[in-house]
Amino acid sequence: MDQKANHTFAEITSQAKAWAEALSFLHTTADHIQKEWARLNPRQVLFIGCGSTYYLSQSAAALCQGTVGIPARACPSSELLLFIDQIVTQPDQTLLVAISRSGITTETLSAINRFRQAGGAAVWGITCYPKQTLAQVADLVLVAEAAQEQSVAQTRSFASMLLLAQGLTAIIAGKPLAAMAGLPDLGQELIQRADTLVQQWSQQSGLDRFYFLGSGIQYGLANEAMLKMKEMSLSHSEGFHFLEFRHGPISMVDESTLVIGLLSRQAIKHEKRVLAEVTQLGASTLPLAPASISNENKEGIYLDPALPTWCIPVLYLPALQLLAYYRAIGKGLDPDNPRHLNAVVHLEAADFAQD
Ligand code: F1P
Repeated sequence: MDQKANHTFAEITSQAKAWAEALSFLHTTADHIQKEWARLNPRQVLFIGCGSTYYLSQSAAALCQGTVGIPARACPSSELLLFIDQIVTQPDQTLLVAISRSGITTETLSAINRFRQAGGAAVWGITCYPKQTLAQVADLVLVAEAAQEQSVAQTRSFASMLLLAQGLTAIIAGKPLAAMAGLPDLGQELIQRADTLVQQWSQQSGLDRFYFLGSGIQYGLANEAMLKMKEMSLSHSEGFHFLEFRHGPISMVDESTLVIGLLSRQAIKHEKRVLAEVTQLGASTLPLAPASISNENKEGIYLDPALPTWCIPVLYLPALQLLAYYRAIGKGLDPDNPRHLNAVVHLEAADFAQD
């Protein structure tokens, strides 16, 4: 398949512009967010989404708890919908942040209804579509309109909504949004820098399993990269916390394995050891690191060493998206239209209405 004849490539490589627009949106809404947060003063934050946006929720919750300092967790929309008693203890003290590219996924909208019926304090939304249902039903909404997509698999939409989540937590935590100003340029530069390297990896013959390792904020991103690899390229892929990989999954490692490590600043020493161990067992490794580890003579993708930690998450994404994309192209698949998957999962909402 021709690289240029699909939407996915254009969406991945144009994302820096969408990030810049998401940043502008954050600037226009920062005061409103601050006021609403102060008024609500929630005890905890719950992030929900489905598929990609659930994985985005995992990273957003880790980021929120780490930067704002109040309990935050993530769950799939369907879990809140079907098991609310096992997810939330004090809905009236809880801010629900619902994330949905389309803004119309049935499970997410029905979970919002269930949360409201249970006396939930407030619902904020993160989406790409300002006129769709999520934006209408949320009490406050963050929109990445320029990140809308034709492709089924989320790429620039995911990154732009993650950027909104990063900005949201920064605003709440009183961190300066100005620290994010350089991200679009850095993203653009990373797309160019990573392109050849990930293309080479995607063409490596003999690889048939891909493990994405990430801890803390990076865990949700590792899961998203796993999903991209599955959706676009129909390849065996899994996401794990770094040190969890030793506790069983490592048995799967052989010469056909590529382990992609989303290294953190906080635990890089321990994470590098995991990569070294799997190399000994025959795996290839591809590190994505916030700082350079090039003195170890390793091939890898280095993000920006100068940025505050809360700014960095979005920078992991372009290379991971391109890896899945090029593998899809290499296998002759259409990355725009993953098998058995629609852009939106519609279910019968009435089935979920409370008895
Ligand atoms: C989420 C979703 C994902 C799926 C795919 C397409 O929709 O359906 O479940 O993995 O990436 O999008 P949304 O609620 O974010 O629009």
